[in-house]
Amino acid sequence: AATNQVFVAVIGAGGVGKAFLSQLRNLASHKPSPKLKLCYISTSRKALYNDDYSEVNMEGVVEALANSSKTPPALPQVIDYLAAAPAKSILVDNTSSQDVADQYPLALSRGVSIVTPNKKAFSGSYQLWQAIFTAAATSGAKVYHESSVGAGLPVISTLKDLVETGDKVTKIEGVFSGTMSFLFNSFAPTEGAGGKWSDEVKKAKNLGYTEPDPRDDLNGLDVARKLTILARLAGLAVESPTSFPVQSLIPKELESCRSGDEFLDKLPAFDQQMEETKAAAEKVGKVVRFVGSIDVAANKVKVGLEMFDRSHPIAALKGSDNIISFYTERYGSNPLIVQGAGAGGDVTAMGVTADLIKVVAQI
Ligand code: NHO
Repeated sequence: AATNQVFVAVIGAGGVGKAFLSQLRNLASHKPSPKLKLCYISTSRKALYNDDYSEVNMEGVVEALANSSKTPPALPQVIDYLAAAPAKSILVDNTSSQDVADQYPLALSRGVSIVTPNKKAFSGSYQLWQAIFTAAATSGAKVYHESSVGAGLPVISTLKDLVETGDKVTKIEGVFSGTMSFLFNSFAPTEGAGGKWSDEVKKAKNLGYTEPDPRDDLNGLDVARKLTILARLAGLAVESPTSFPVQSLIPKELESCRSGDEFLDKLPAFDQQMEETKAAAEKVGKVVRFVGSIDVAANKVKVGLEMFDRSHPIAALKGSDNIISFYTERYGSNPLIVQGAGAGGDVTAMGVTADLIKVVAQI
């Protein structure tokens, strides 16, 4: 077997996938050894690969994929193909698919490493979480998912370093959603009046921060998933992202809307609810923000609206930035803080590519 090469398979070529492919092309051209060979790429409808593992050209790969006549094989077949490759292989999952996430234990047990921004595997059932890390520990294959929290920001690697070096993490809190950050920074700014809630939601969607259906951000589940991942890494056996209190910002009356567009059309009629929340905070000289927190000692996780002094770092965030504070024994009363862009294709892909580099160095 040739040891001076590593095979890379990519599932998903959307906003993050496309940005990742361009970073991979750049990396491969600067990294002669081991040689990174793209051997498989697919979306939900198309696939591109060669049975003899000869390289898929990274130049123009997105167009070539769109024109391919091959449909994606079933995932266990893709895993068979990678496990039988003439060198080590890494599967990069750039989808948000639960079906793909469910296959990680199989891939890892067959020696195929995983790199992904997909939150589903790590924030779903605790049983899947255990199956993934047991499979990796047994086979020696690696699994990295930095971009599943805070896009490319070093959130997961920082938490792992704290835990593995024997620090005691007592609390993690912050703003974990690029969409929620943007919404509250512009709806309830520390200076000036701010826009109408429904207008800001539309803006966030047009800027590409929200999920295709903005309700997936507004219901708090995206943040709940990220907190589930961090809580588990901090040692809490959180059962699922719905096993702790999560505040939804979707008005009751709009929960049954059939589409994201219908929801956006009807949202202006409910602006008064958010105005009242904002006014209540202003009355006591504060602003309202959507935050998450993990109290490790008390084994408590929660997600929802809270009020902050205008001078608080959480109140003073800009744009779609995330901020994550780690309170630990070593850091005392001044937390270790990670802050910066927490959404968008390029920064999310950066976390994926950096993970790939780490895996390549270890396999
Ligand atoms: P897209 O653009 O929908 O692309 C998905 C691709 O996967 C498509 O090519 C589709 O064909 C393919 N696909 C889906 N199911 C498949 C299947 N079963 N088999 C094969 N292919 C399949 O999604 P994105 O935006 O590129 O996202 C990709 C992944 O990155 C998702 O898991 C997403 O959650 C994750 N991610 C994205 C972002 C972001 O900014 N776009 C972030 C983190 C992780 O930090 C970011 C974040 O949390 C954003 C969040 N909305 C916020 O904070 O406001």
